[in-house]
Amino acid sequence: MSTHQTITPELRQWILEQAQAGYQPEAVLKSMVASGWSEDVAIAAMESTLQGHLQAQGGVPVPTPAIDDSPLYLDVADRRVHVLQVMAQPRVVVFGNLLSDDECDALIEAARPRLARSLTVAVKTGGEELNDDRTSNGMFFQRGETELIQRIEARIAALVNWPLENGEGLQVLHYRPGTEYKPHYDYFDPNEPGTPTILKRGGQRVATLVMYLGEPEKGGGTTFPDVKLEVAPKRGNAVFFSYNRADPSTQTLHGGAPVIAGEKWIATKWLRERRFE
Ligand code: PD2
Ligand code: ZN
Repeated sequence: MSTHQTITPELRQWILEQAQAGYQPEAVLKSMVASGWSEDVAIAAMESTLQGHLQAQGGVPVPTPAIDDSPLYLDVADRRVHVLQVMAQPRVVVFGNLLSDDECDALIEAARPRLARSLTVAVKTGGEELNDDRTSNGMFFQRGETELIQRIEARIAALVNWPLENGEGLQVLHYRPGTEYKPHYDYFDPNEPGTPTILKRGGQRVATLVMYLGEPEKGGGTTFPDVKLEVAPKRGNAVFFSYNRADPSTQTLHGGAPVIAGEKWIATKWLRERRFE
């Protein structure tokens, strides 16, 4: 049999019909293989067809704060968090009072001795690399590393209604005057060769929570250039945004504007589709 089987529109249509008729992916795969498709091609056809279908329907489920009835406050876990600002598209929510001053200070002091020039995920390989677009210093905590981190992670999970296990470890970043984080997307670019390796652990990123631990005097806002929004980096506050597909049409391009005076400290929580172990 030829090893060059191509995925035709008819095949995609048939796969969709099977899914809509309620057949499980394993059963559909089995019948494709039985009718002569190579297993690799069958898996690729199913993944691309069903993924495309999901996106056409508006993407995967994402973390969602309970703000449909426009509450001023959300009582989550051990704290009353303030809802300060909401944008529907892109989905952006600004929270106040997420962290106390003592919690901000404790996170900074725990992170300080472990800071190193920030690395970003290397899209070519799935490893890590130095990146000129990000001139801050940073470090990662392990999930649940200390009692303080456990408490904050439980609060975040309740705030955005997303399993704690789907979160990456908290990252702390320190920006001095002149440093910035140029606009980027937090999801992993599906077209980069390193992405499949990255996605094996927990799937895509679907939301980000940037918490402000230390406020600069000038500059350092979190910007969303597509919608010309800038969130002020106020200590104890946080900006949440979600993206249900790895695509620029989510308008979740965002950056950390250059700090002009003073120092900025943040902690970022990235949330994945699935358990991140
Ligand atoms: O420091 C920020 O405001 C910022 C901006 C963009 C942080 C991140 N991205 C991030 O941690 O992903
Ligand atoms: Zn980011």
